[in-house]
Amino acid sequence: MTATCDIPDVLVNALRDARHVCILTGAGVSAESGVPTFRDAQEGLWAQYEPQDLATPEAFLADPALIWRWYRWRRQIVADAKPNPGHYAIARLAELIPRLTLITQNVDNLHQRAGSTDVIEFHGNLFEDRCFADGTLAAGDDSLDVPMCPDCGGKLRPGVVWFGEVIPEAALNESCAAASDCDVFLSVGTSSLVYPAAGLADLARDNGATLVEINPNSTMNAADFDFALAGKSGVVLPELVASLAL
Ligand code: BV8
Repeated sequence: MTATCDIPDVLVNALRDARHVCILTGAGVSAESGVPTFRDAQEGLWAQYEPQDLATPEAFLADPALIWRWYRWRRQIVADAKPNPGHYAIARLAELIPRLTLITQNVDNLHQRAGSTDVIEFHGNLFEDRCFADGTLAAGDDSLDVPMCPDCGGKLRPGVVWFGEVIPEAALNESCAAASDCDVFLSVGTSSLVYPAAGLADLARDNGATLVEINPNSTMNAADFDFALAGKSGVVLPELVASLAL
């Protein structure tokens, strides 16, 4: 395992030779856009809460108005944010590699706003509203503390995957297929704590892929990666793209 911020030639060559590259991103990729990571301490009113305690169906049922206030606060932060050089580098990388699959744990739409297409949203999307009862996409009256489903009259919820909820079947299947098929697997800006997302790297390794972690702080799984590039994604990813384009 090589921990460095420079891009080793052997990694550049592996990317040049790759038929299929799979990238898994986490909240760290949006950090340089000013979006707090999932495990950053929250600010102000939300400082008293742990995100993983709020991002559950139980928390929603206990106090839907509180959970809607939290998500509306996050929607505003993300709406004011802009993609950063890391997001743009991933969009550019897709033009340099025969096949690139982008799987994101993020719900902030910033990859799409940077030009990435066919983004697999493993944990859903912050800006979608869904019927709590049956999960269908819906649009309610956003002036209400808790928007109501226009079809069944029940509560609407944000279109994200909460802890204890299954990953959308298509997203899970496509992600597992890509991780199992890729030649290089890049894990960028994630603490690798949340499953099944964190398990995708294992699938890639079991199928002979070269594993790369990009994170300023090495994670528990760093030893399992062939390369650990210690740096911010907004710095390392543009460097990686520049070395490929040479
Ligand atoms: C599931 C959407 C099957 C919501 C998110 C008990 C009961 C039920 C399930 C479980 C259980 N115990 C464990 C589980 C499984 C659970 C889980 O993994 N829990 C963890 C906490 C142990 N998983 C689930 O529940 C999943 N579903 O298992 O279904 C099932 C069903 C029923 C019963 C049993 C099993 C669903 C998980 C989805 C949760 N939803 N998000 C929302 O956003 O509100 S997850 C949330 O965490 C975000 O999506 C986030 O992306 C994700 C992962 O976190 P990270 O992205 O890694 O962010 P984090 O802050 O942790 O780390 C940031 C990293 O960036 C750091 O390493 C930092 O160093 C780095 N960084 C910082 N700056 C930079 C940087 N890197 C690069 N550049 C920088 N500039």
